[in-house]
Amino acid sequence: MKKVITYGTYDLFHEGHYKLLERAKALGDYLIVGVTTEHFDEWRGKINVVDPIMKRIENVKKTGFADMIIVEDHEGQKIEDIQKYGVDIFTVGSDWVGTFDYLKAFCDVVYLDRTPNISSTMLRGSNYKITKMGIVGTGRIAERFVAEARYASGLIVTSAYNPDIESVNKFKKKCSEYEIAIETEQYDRFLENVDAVYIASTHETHYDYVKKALLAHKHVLCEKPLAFTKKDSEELYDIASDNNVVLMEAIKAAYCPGFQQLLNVVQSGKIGEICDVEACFSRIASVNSRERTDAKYGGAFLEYGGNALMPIIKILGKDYKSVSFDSINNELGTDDYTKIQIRYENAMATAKVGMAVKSEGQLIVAGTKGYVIAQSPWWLTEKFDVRYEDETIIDHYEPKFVGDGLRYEISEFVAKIRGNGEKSYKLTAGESIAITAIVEEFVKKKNII
Ligand code: C2G
Repeated sequence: MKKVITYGTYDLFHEGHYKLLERAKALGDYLIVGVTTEHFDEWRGKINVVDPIMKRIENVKKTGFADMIIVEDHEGQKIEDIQKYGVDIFTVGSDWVGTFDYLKAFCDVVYLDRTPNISSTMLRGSNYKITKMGIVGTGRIAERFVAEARYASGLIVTSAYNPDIESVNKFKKKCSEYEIAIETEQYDRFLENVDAVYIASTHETHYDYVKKALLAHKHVLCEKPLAFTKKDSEELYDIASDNNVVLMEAIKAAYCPGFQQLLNVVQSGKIGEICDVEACFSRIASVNSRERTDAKYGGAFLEYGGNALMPIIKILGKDYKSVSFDSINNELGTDDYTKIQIRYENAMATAKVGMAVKSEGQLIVAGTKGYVIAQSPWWLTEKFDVRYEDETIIDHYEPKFVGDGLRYEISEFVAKIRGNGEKSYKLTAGESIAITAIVEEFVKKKNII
């Protein structure tokens, strides 16, 4: 009996998939089809899959060509499967020509002609409207956003808004390869031509821009801090919900697959009861940067606080008992370095942020049975360990991470707009509001609002 194996995501099952499976089956007597898990697809950079795995498996089953369906969840599995099931032929579409030649050491490799003019990507585009995105603010993060948005399908950056002509000109030069319309005068006019906005302007402008956009029924992805007070933050989420649009705070680590895996490990009970979380985020900002020159809204906390507070709120929750701050301030009166202590009923946490002080950017979660350590830069979460009293035992994790992390946040935003991530757990409104409540304590102390 000749055994054939083939693999795929089979998202939004279409004619191309059907014809591939039909011809794969005809190559032998028994067809094994491997359907990828979402995790594996994320790992290989496919982050926009729409159908859940059960639906994708069901669709393959319905064709009647598969004698056996298996799940593909890790790199290197193809070799394992070929040996495990005694496979004679590996086959896949011609879009992969050459990629799987290494399997020739184990079985025959056949590339079948791909069906032209049909793909899941095309269907994703036609089933769902492509979101036209406008960027508010044209600084460093806006440039990175434009570059990363290319990797999240379903969204296209069409315009940018900034009344600061000098900044706009720099942005235009840096992003000259993209077709981005520029608006420097009227925010309302800019909003008219987009479906969603990414707010990447200076901190103190976030609330107004977000509110106006939400009231104009636009989806909003807003850089941190979303607002300066808990009340404002709550109001914004309420407006979003009343207007049936998405509001998401752009704390990118929350959306990274590695960080999600770290949370799963922490919550699995592997390290026992959680007693302490320590998170540090520091970057020596250039002397001319906004964070170092703005005497009112500059400083390490407002710039990076959200990043370091996010894992604490995610792991220990929103109901802390007290929060206190200690800063080293500069001559402008803004903080070069701030330590935040948070006390919970049965746990404690420390966040450290620096813009003119450099420290180790690690995340440590201490429990009664062991601890998790994500080495610097923990916010990209490319690797982490679980360690125990017995130092010879270390569980090492190396989740996949591509780009600079923004694409995961963007792809979550698109998923939410389409309704797939409606009940998202990655960073809930409640958690974002809890982070703003801590921001509020800080700004009140500094008397800047
Ligand atoms: N296919 C095709 N014609 C199309 C589209 C897809 O023949 N118009 C084929 C692909 O070449 C692949 C199969 O259908 O053999 C499934 O395609 P996808 O769901 O896009 O999966 P893919 O990302 O190609 O995964 O480990 C996974 C495999 O490497 C392939």
